[in-house]
Amino acid sequence: MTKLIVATSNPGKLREMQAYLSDSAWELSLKPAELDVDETGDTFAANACLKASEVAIALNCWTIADDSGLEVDALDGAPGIYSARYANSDKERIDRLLQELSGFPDPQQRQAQFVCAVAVARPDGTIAAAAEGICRGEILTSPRGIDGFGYDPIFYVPAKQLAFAEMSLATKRSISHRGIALAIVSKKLAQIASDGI
Ligand code: ITT
Repeated sequence: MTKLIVATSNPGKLREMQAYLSDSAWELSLKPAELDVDETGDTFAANACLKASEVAIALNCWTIADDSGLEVDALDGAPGIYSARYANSDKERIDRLLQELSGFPDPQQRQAQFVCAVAVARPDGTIAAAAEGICRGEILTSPRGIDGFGYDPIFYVPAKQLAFAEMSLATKRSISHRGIALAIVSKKLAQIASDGI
């Protein structure tokens, strides 16, 4: 089995990436905590490629990275690529977003989408696979559910009548931005493994 470094410092993302890639022909391994990459790109895709490439080169290993975030229609797509930098903790990020949307009580005014870009880099840093997934939903007026991470307690998916934080990992995977992006990338990873790396 060839090693695939998972380049994230976010435990919630890591849990999902491990679960979604667990049946792959790759041996997943977490990047060292001290290896951090500056997210200087101006799109999710650019930042995912940057994280995957830099970690791949530093460790001379195949690497997968995810850059993701929440785009709120009424805020012109904010916080977007700045979703992690919106405040200092998950609770503060949620509080800030609920505050920003306090003048928009109607669910129709609280439309939003999660976006996830995933990239896989070869040990030399070149990109071998990339994909993006989007999940539309609404921002709730108060948190619901105890599962998941990040903004999950305030992201409601009408088709499931559940917030992300109320869903099992399998249900979230079936509709989420990350589930969609990883479904595409894992096919490519299977192909790379079967071609002989
Ligand atoms: P790494 O860069 O180390 O992977 P990060 O948390 O800094 O971790 P991002 O820069 O991609 O990752 O920021 C993503 C932000 O969006 C962060 O605040 C997440 O909590 C949030 N987010 C992404 N996907 C999410 C999901 O499925 N559910 C809830 N919040 C999510």
